Amino acid sequence: SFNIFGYNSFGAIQGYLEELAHKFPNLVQLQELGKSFEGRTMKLVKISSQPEAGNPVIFVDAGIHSREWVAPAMATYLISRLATDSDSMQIGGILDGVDWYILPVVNPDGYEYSRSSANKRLWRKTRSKTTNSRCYGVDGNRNYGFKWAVSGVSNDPCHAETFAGNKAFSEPETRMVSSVMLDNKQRIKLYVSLHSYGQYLVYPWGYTGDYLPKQWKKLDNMGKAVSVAVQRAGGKPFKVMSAGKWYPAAGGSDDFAYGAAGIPYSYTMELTEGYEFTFPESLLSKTLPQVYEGFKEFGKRIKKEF
Ligand code: 0X9
Ligand code: ZN
Repeated sequence: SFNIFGYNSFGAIQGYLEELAHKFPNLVQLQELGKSFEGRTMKLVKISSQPEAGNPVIFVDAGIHSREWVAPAMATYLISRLATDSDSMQIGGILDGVDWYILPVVNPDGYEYSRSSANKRLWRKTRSKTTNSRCYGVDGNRNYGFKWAVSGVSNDPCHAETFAGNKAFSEPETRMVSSVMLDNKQRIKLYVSLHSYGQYLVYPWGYTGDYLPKQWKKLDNMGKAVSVAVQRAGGKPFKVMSAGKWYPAAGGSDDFAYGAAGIPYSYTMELTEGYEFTFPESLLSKTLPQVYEGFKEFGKRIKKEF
């Protein structure tokens, strides 16, 4: 059974999304993207009150790292609020003017694996298996094809959490996310990838701490405004900086969105408040609404600028 303030199975999340699409057919659409390595069907949630208007799109994904359960929980909560607030006209305009594309569980195989027993709880990678290794899984956030493997990665599939894969985009899951970006690159103005570790809101570059993008000040300003909005709602502020200044790691989805797809605003948002990878379920009802205020701020700013 599904609980919006709980950690749900992949199946329960999918069931909830189907229900929303059924309840709000003019607002919520599901687009099938393909199948994960183990064959789970990935569905992109599109929320739009003006589907013909060609509005700017905000693309949010979550759960590339399977153990970071708070990320799919936040993405699912975001979907639920956007759908229901819009229905009750409480949204304050962010749905007329902006479309939201949300993929709440990028790595469903790893997610289910990490839910399967206590000693699997901290599984991070996908669950793929390649012919030239007896070990499982690739770090999806090292697998994107922009500056692939130039920093912060491992080539050891067996003993490392940050194995980048045998080649860029070896994983069906990262290929699907990149297709969403490339197929919609004219319209997507903001990409946010949800993770869990250390309360950061970071922007490109992630592959290096030596340079910043030319437009870094815009990225920094929007990030700080979002942090303030979350803080105003009683939440913990984010540390806002470039990902590479935190620690350099290449092949992340944020760098690909910005550097390869040309999406002008791109972030990795780490939700954790000090609990690192295992955010307590009991705090979701407090934290998710606070972070939602940050997403409203993103929405307002994207609507205003584009
Ligand atoms: O290392 C990561 O993939 C992210 N942190 S986590 O603890 N959730 O694993 C940070 C990624 C930041 N972006 C890039 N380095 N490109
Ligand atoms: Zn992560």
